[in-house]
Amino acid sequence: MTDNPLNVHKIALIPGDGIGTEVVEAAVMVLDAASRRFGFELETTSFPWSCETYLSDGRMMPEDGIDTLKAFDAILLGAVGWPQRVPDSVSLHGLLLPIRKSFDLYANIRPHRLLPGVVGPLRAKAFDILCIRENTEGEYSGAGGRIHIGTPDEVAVETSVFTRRGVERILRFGFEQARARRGKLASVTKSNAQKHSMVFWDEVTEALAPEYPDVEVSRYHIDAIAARFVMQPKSLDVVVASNLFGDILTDLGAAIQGGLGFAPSANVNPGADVPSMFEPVHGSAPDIAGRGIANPIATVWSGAMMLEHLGRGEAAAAILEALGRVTTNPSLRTPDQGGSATTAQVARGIADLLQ
Ligand code: GGG
Repeated sequence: MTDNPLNVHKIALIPGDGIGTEVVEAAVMVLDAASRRFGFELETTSFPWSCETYLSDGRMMPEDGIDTLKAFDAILLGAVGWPQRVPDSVSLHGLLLPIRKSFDLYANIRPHRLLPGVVGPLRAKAFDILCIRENTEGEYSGAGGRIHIGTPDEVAVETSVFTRRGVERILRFGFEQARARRGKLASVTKSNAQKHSMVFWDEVTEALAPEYPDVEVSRYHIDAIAARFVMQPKSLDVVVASNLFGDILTDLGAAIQGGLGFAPSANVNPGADVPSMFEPVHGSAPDIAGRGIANPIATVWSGAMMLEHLGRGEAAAAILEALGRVTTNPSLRTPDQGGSATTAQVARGIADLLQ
């Protein structure tokens, strides 16, 4: 620990619901070990915002929740949702989506690759896909409404919103990522069926492509690329997709990397002075919540992405290295991987390797 305030990163923890509390606690154990080893401090403040808060206060987070988060360098979130008590549409639109939208965290970065020793369901083992999901508009804009509720004439309308600013910036982000990796960008739409928004997306892709002559662009329909994730995952490098398509595709990405317990994510607004948010792709898994058996690796990996984002690349690399050693150790597998280790045992195993 140091007195130098520049060596301190202020982290807001939002464990949320279900297994969110368990995996965030596990990730903090690992992040603390990394910070001790690499000589910086993580000053964490935990916020109990969740479906419990909704049931007691009528809100998922306080009215000034977003203002409170502004004071932090980054946010580590666990999971949101307790569908038995609070409708998912209420919990998601009351916590996770407002944070992404308020800080304009437009790029949701989701890497999909197999960690050492993890046996995914595919024959292909050496794929390395980086999904970039548009995170602030599209199908999750929340625009719409219902009329004649409960009557036979009921109508529900949910409008997807695609703006030139929004589409252009996420595609540019995808092009930049592709340029820094293997130079291939897959742009995902359903422009044969959705003739307004998705044709627009395709047009913006084509308009930007000449600015990135070093990037090979391919356009895929969502159904075709879903099949490609399974049949030819090695052919994919950076994949950029709308909010809904990216959400669905990255659960498939998680599946091919061994399960949702392995899929991390970062929500960022490059260049803006706002806290970025890091979270596992998985949800709150109420079926196993409270049993201490959730796989913490997705959240630990998300924590490593957070450290990388905060300029602690060495610490992030050390966590990933430790993750790879733990995933090759059969005695440190949680039940989703056929093992019997607890969440805390896996976290302790990773943290011990960082001593
Ligand atoms: N780990 C965050 C979480 O709870 N995700 C569940 C979920 O349904 N998220 C929707 C989304 O990412 O838009």
